Amino acid sequence: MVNVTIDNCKIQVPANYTVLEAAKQANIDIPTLCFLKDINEVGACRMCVVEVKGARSLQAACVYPVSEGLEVYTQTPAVREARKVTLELILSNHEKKCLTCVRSENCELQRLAKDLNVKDIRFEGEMSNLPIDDLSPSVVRDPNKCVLCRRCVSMCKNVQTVGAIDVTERGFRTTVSTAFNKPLSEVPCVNCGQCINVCPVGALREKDDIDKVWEALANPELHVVVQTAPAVRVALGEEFGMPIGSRVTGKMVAALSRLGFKKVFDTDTAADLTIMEEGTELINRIKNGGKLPLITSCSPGWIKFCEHNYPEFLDNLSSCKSPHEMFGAVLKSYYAQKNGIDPSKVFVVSIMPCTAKKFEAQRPELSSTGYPDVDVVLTTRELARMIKETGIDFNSLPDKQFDDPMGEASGAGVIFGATGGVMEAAIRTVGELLSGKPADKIEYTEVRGLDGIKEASIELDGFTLKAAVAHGLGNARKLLDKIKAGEADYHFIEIMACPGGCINGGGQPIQPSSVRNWKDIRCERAKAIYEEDESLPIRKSHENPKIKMLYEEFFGEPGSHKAHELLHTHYEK
Ligand code: HC1
Repeated sequence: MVNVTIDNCKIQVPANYTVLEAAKQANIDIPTLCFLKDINEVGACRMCVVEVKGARSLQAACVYPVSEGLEVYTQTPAVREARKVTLELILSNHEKKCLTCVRSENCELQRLAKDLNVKDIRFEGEMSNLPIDDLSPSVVRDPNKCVLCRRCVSMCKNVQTVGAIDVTERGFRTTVSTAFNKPLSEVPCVNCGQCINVCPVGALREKDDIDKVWEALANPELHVVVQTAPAVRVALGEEFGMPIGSRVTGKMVAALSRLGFKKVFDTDTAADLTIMEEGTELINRIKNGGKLPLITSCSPGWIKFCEHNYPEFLDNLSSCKSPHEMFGAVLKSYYAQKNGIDPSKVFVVSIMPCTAKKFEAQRPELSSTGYPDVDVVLTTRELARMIKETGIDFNSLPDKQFDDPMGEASGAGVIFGATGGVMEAAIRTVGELLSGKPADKIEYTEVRGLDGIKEASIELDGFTLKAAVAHGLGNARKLLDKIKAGEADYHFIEIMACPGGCINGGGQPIQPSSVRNWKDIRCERAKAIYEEDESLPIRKSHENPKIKMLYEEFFGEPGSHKAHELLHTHYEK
């Protein structure tokens, strides 16, 4: 610990703290813009400057280390003027169409202008007028709103190791762009949307597909149904002012019903179906000398990353479609047949925490009934906007249950939403399928948590399953490189593109850096996911009665010809 004085307040802080962290401990908020803990710690924007006794110039608090006896002043006239000038210069080249910006009221720049009491911009001058890149099905890039904070670059390059965007040019012409300024759809962007979640302003946003859904709902010819991913229910509440980690499953279902969907289904049911198919695939590959390790295939950002960067692992991918795609195929086959509905009239909307699902839904191979399995994907944020548009008072909605026949899911389906969840769900089922009897254990905490790569050896009926879990594509890269170097070998691997898994997907509510710098939002959302699992009467996929019914009435058995036709896919090198 070291003794420091901040604004005449004497405190003791750990020796590895920065001035920003020390000030927080003294309840002094220093404004920041580019800083994002563990992701972008570059001291570039100079919004957090402070006076340090003995230093020749103002210092960036986010990167300045504390030391014994350090004296810092955060609110001198020189500090206030420097921050205000910096902010006005950023605003002088910022497209200020705040009323219609998707980030209005959740914009860190807007907030700074208010907090720093900026009323005039003294330096209005030339403004950039650059084209908007909206060709990607997932991510829209508006360089006119970019503040050059570089958070998106750090996320894409350092965390995800994708490197689809970087800083180009110099001086006033500096922009964040792709190689040769190509559209995102033409570079190896994996559509994960993590860049959106860290953008402090509206320079990056998801492709808005809300109007397509309103149009479908207004079309009397269509039977419009909706399904919701596991991670949406533990994050949607944040859009309505609830604490991070609030569980709003019942309110979400009620809101969707009021929006006019004919049925509200649970993607978790299809997650159970995925476990039946993927678990069977794993057992078959182990017993019959198939390609190992088997690697999960439900994260479309990961699949695209694999296609671009590790094509040699494509044969390791599970042939299972992702749960919501499986669900779409079931709705346009089994459900349509059972209810006498023409499958061409069944319109499936998926509410996902993920922007890459928008891209996935457009993949031509995911249309095994002759129609796209899923017609439109909306993110959690888009759903919140739809609800707000209709004036539904979300917080006072009474809870509602998902609709049958595909509305019942096990806890195993719910935990898909957190890193390690697919692995744990699979273990719960595979062990019992192998032994034919109930296992003593239901929770496999060794695969939970936020370590970048988790490894576990799990005893399953006399067989030791060597498992690994990676979340975030940088960790996936490390894991795959280890396997390629012959330094590790596993039977089964779970990979999720987003750090933390779907709970932190690129379509989830955006928490500003003032929250993210001090709290790991992934922990709060994951906690809610595991609470939901514990609250459910059935916690294993193979015990879900709706899944048993589906096999009895339609698919026969896991891995059957019909299951392959509708629930599996293929990958091309
Ligand atoms: Fe996910 Fe999945 S868990 S991919 O993270 O396998 O998006 O939540 O819906 O499909 O079930 C996302 C979440 C989601 C699928 C499932």
